[in-house]
Amino acid sequence: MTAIRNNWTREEIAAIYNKPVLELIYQAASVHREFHDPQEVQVCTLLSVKTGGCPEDCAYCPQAARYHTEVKVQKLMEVNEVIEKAIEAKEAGSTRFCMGAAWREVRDNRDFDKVIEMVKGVNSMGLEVCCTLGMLTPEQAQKLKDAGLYAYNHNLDTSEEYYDDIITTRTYKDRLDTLSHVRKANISVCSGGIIGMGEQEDDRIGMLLTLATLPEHPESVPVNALVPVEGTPLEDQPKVSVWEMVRMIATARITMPRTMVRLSAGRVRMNLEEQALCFMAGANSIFAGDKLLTTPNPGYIKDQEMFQQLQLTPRKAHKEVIA
Ligand code: SAM
Ligand code: DTB
Ligand code: SF4
Repeated sequence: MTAIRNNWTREEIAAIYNKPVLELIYQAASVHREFHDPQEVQVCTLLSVKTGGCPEDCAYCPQAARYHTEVKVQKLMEVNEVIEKAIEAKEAGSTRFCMGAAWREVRDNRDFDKVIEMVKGVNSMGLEVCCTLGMLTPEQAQKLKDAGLYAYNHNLDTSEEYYDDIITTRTYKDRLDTLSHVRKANISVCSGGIIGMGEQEDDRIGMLLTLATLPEHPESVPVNALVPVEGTPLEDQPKVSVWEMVRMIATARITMPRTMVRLSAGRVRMNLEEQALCFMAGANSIFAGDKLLTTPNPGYIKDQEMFQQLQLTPRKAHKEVIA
């Protein structure tokens, strides 16, 4: 039986990451089978409830106000519009609904009150509600929990060492502090990062090391391939190869066996065989729907075809399983 460990060393993680790739997949697939049903994939839907105009300088992000991208600024959506989108997502088979806002942090204002109403509404539909709203105080985390928030997404994005090359308007510590506030409020933690931003392999290993040595592993770890967007500083970054995605996913799977590992941004540039390799390497969650926050994603129909081909089934909402 594989033990859950929080005392991984950089050397151990590097040794896993650098294994001959087929051995790595085999080991990850074995751990995956100990902890999960390999036929099940969690289907999550994203909705950008407040888009663009963000004061931060995240080099990858099309929503940062300072870069000139095609993203149009949209103020916070109305609660009823969000509920309609959640109904569509549920009908299409999604069990988790994640609302994203292009904010640096949550402020205690009317917009936050509206988000609280959105959380209550989506929660009452039997969906797992997730939010990604930027930094949170412990009190804000508790308010979200009380409204029925199931999970909070807050990515580390990269290693502590490379962080300053990507974002200067907040620190790595700020990110870790928010994660700890989320954890303390008993909200499920979703935290991962992006590859393909010009980082070294050491940075990828460093990010996994931070995640895998948190006091408790995040319940989900999204692995995003950079979606290069025109107008952002990273617009010309070359595409990451499937083997890099596979190494990240497999290393996350082996070091954090119980975690849901999400094959996140970047699927539009992967074919079915490449995605199948990622599932083999331990990915067991995806974002569905034709849009992520602002960039394209394979639509529900395409994913339905993929599930049929690979004989995968969407995982039931955690809440339904408990009920
Ligand atoms: N503003 C909040 C924040 O930064 O935490 C929430 C929304 S933000 C868009 C959520 C995450 O999306 C980022 O942490 C980053 O990992 C991911 N992301 C943004 N732009 C991306 C891109 N072009 N390619 C891949 N992932 C991206
Ligand atoms: C995550 O790790 N990936 C999602 C979600 N968490 C919020 C966001 C991906 C965004 C890709 C760029 C866009 O569509 O704007
Ligand atoms: Fe703003 Fe989040 Fe984009 Fe950074 S990643 S610019 S904080 S929306």
